[in-house]
Amino acid sequence: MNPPTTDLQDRGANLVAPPAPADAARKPLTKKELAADHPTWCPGCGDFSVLALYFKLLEKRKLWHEKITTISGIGCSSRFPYFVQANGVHYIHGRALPFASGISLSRPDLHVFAFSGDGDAFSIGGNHFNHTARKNIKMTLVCMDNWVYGLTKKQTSPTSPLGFKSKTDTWGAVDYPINPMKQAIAAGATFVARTTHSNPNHVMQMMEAAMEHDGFGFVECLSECVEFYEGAFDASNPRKGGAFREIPKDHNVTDECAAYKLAAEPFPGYFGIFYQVNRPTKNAKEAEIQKNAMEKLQGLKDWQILQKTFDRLK
Ligand SMILES: Cc1ncc(C[n+]2csc(CCOP(=O)(O)OP(=O)(O)O)c2C)c(N)n1
Ligand code: SF4
Ligand SMILES: [Mg+2]
Repeated sequence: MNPPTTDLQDRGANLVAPPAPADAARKPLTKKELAADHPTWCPGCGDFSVLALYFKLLEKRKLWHEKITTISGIGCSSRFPYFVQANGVHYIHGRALPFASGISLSRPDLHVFAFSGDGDAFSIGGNHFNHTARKNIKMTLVCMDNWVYGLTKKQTSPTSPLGFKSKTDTWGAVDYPINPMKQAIAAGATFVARTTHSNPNHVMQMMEAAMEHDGFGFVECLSECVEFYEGAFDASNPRKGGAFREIPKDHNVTDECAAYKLAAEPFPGYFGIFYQVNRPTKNAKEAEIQKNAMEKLQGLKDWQILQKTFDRLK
């Protein structure tokens, strides 16, 4: 049998896709070109504003169809990629992050966006959340937190407040809720921010800042479920008599303890960037390992590399 003709160097070169050609003549996509199917969310659902702002962000950052990557799990919020006319995957409940991690690590020319619900991110996907955060895999995760399982029609979620009456807690929730900001900081996320669907400019600011961050950027976006938890976030909405408090200007975003303290404020708490630090990404570390390995194998054909591996195993 003839040995394979492609050598590892060729394959190595393919691992790092070339950057998209800077085509100044290409116009940013419009909302019309980005919008796919008609969103099937209930009228008034907070998720609409997150989608509209995602379109705005893609338009502003001049991302074209072939560079847009929208990944989700399962849930009302996770229907997100269906409504974006570009590459995207509506994956398994709680598994958006491992899928997104694979894309992020193998396609450094893309910026991966993952969208999840509170159940998707912190219940069934809680483990993946912690590990993606600590590994600092480059991507942006926006959790559309409505404090309930929407798609499956009102069960208690990990962020539901104590006393919330649902189909799984008819007498009121008894389990202490997860605080997404604390959870993200403790897990080792390097960008942690909080916003709310009722403040579109702020949502846009937070999504863009997360996208610019070189690492795992996490944004919790309060997103009201008008069907199963109406009025949940009124206390954070000035139009409903509530208060939208931005994080104080003098907050040091690199101070983990200060961030944790801000996150401990009772609802409606603060909005903005709680925590942001630079730490090497898994993407950068793996790229370095690959580069070093390739250097050692220069000039060898695939079959010779395979032979070396077999020789080592003898
Ligand atoms: C493996 C698996 N377990 C359970 C379900 C059922 N299920 C679908 S969505 C969902 C929860 C959705 O809640 P959340 O993630 O908060 O999203 P929302 O609908 O509120 O946006 C559950 C339990 C499923 N689809 N797959
Ligand atoms: S059930 Fe709730 S979360 Fe789902 S689409 Fe309707 S309002 Fe939105
Ligand atoms: Mg939910």
